[in-house]
Amino acid sequence: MVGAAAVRPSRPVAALIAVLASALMLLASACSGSNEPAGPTSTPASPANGEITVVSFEWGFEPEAIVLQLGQEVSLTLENNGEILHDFNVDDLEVDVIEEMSSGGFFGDDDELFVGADSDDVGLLRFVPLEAGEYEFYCTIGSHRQLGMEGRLTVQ
Ligand SMILES: [Cu+2]
Repeated sequence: MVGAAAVRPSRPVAALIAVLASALMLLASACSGSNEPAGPTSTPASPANGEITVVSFEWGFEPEAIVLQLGQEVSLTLENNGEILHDFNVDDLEVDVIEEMSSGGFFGDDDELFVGADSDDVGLLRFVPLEAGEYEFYCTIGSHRQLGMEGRLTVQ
């Protein structure tokens, strides 16, 4: 939308934009399942009984921040509510991958924190984080990360 502000839209166009904007906001609140605005200020999520679900969509993840405990096994389900393939990837975090079941026909290496999920499907990743620190998780496909598919992973 670069340059859109420089062009003064005619009244019907402005009205259409207003309708589209409110429709998008409705969609956004419907997707997050609450009226809480999504954003970096959202509360970090931690596994409950060792299990955590991360939802992917165009273009983002919910939750956007995850906190894990060092040395504790995590069962992460990537639930892809998007229209296209997405994945969940963390670079430079040492992990012990116990099990990885991606859908959509791709997969990570044994020591890689990676799981993929096809549209309307899930991927499962069981692993143990072996390093404390702050990391980023993101979708490796195309320009999805630039479009907003990234979040913060903390191991403490
Ligand atoms: Cu993606």
